[in-house]
Amino acid sequence: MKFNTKAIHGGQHHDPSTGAVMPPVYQTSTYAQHNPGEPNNGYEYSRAANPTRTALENALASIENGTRGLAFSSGLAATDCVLRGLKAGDEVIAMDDLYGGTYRMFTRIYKNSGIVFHFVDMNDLEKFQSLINENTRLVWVETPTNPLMKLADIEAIATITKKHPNILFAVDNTFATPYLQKPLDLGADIVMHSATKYLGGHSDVIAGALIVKDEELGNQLHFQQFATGATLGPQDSFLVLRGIKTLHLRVQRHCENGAKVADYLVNHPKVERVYYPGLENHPFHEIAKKQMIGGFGGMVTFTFKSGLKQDSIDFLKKLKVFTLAESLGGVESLANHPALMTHASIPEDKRKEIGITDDLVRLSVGVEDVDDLIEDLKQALA
Ligand code: P1T
Repeated sequence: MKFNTKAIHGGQHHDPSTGAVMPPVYQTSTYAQHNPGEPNNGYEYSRAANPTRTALENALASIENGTRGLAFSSGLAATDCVLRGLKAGDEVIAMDDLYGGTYRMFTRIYKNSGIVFHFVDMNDLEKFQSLINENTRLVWVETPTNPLMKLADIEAIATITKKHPNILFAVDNTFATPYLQKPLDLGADIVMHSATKYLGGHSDVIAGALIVKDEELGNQLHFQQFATGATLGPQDSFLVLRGIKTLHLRVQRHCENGAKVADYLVNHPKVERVYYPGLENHPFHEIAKKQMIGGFGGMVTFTFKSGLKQDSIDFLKKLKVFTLAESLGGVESLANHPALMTHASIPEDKRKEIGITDDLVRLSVGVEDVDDLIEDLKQALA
């Protein structure tokens, strides 16, 4: 099955009792049993499994070319599920540019439990390899990264991690979506999503996902999820599943609009630098062409020639079609100030070191008419 068909039908069955084309929202916590300890059709309690969540999890597995999907109450809950498999003394090598909340979890929750984190630019493969030792258990990569749109070569990293059977390689695929990039096919062990973003697609749900190919790893992660409990409820599972059915259409338009907005900003006299993997002068454009098939996404980040924080704030306050808000990946265009909003939890010196400057603005380019979006940017930059 091709991707566009999988987005609609992958892992889906009509409801066996009524033929309903969409799975009902099984708003139930528990399931009647005929004999004690012998659940009907595998369902006993909705923390373990719920049919609406199962439908979503099967869709997730299908679109990422995995065998097992797991749906969580948030993207961070999905990340947390992976980290819970580690113990004191274990080491993690992570990309040096990550969503602020992921960085906060690593450095303020798991570091306190004795897990050691190394943050590195994964494009420096020699440096990355030099950090691997007998305690390394996990490699965590976002690509493209939030908010600097850095890329990491998934295949090259997987070639290295596969030489170490104790290391799991996880890719946060939130920005690219499986429409553009399939980390499991490129050798990653785990794909993670903030399904709040493009998978849900309508800014109406907080959700997370993990997808794997390996059955045993899927069982281990499901055990962690079941034993700790951050599962996605049936109503929210339904919303994400509905979102996935138009993922291919939406991401196509996000890519078209994102590319046009990036081109507009590149030529604007007040703009210093535009971070968009589709631009030929983007430092990781070649990797983007290799592993993001079909487009470069709808996320565009830029800075001001003046370098002034005030200029970025004035710009954000003048926007009319773009909404000043956290989050991304919905049909509507959003604008965000990473240093003051989504990445404020990263210490200032660390932010500066990796390039999240005070004049940096991140746009989630939606699927409105691109002429209106550009007109809005024009008036806000004027
Ligand atoms: O918000 P939540 O669903 O828990 O997902 C966390 C998360 C994980 N990974 C990436 C790449 C993300 O962008 C996020 C959430 N990001 C935002 C809310 C934001 O505005 O960047």
